[in-house]
Amino acid sequence: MRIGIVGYQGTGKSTVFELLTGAKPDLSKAHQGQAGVTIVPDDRFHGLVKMFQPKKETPAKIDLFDTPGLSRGEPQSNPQRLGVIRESTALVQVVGAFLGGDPVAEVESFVEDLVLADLQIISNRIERLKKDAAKPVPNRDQLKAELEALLPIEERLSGGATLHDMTFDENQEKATRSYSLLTRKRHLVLLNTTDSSVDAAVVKRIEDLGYIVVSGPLGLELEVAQLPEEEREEFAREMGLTGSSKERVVTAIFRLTDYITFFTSDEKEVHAWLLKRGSHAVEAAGTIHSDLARGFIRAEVMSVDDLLRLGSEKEVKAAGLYRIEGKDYIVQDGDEIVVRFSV
Ligand SMILES: Nc1nc2c(ncn2[C@@H]2O[C@H](COP(=O)(O)OP(=O)(O)O)[C@@H](O)[C@H]2O)c(=O)[nH]1
Ligand SMILES: [Mg+2]
Repeated sequence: MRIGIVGYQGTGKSTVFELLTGAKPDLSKAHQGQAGVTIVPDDRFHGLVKMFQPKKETPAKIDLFDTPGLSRGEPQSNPQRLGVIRESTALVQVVGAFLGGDPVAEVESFVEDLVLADLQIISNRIERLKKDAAKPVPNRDQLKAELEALLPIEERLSGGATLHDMTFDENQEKATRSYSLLTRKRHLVLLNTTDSSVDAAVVKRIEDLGYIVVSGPLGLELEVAQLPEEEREEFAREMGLTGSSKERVVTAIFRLTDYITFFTSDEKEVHAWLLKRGSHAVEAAGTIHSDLARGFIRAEVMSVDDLLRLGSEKEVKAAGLYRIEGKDYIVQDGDEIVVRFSV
């Protein structure tokens, strides 16, 4: 899972990247993009750490990828610049609201660039298919089926629309799998504002376009974070900064991913693990170690909320809330799991 930090040049992408990951943007990597990790905020994790006092703490992390950004001046270079974000699972578009332009127009324009990039890929393939299907080739039926699958997608894109609310059938999934179409990715808009105030009308207009919006004065918050500890509070007060956006932003990004968190806790280590929503217990086991999936016997499961509320595993058992689950159990967000296995 990798979240692409995307948008136009100068909107604060690298600033956001540094605030969220703590990693300084490396100028030598500016062209190909730069990877970093951010910790997913989770009160349950802190509760478990307090309870077990473990030797090691491993919170859940998500991978962020700072990208070079699109050019306003040379839009014709943008489809190529977008190549670097195709590998992203989801997109976080940073909008430079502090620059004083129209944030809504900036979102619309960026989405247009995404649509054009997807259209270019689909149209190129269609052109190729039309040529090949006209020849007496043995796989002609297959080519025609692919062509038929792609034509409605091209039509949608050439009308200027994204593919977010288009339902793909099996053939369309198959025909587009290798392209990682940008306008099918989950997309969050991050308004990088001047100060702690937000223009509710602007937020509403972007939400009406179909995007989740989070906002915060991220540039200012990075400045504060870089000050010596004792100067931070006063500077923040002078700048009218109320609170920090970091946790809110990372939580919103995490929600975008469709992953859940499960936990394994004892005195040695409290570990928060990410797992694709809807996964089975055996997949959770495999996330921890391949041996646990291979030799899976059963999972012993309780909810972290129950554990924290009742105070111990013993109490959870006494309350009848400790469960034995098989391979096919669908892991829930906030499960505390012990995998029993034999290899
Ligand atoms: N005033 C202000 N400046 C910012 C903010 N965020 C970024 N900047 C500045 O805008 C410039 C571009 O930021 P950068 O993060 O490199 O943008 P990128 O091209 O999207 O990676 C830098 O000089 C930043 O210091 C902000 O929230 N407020
Ligand atoms: Mg940058």
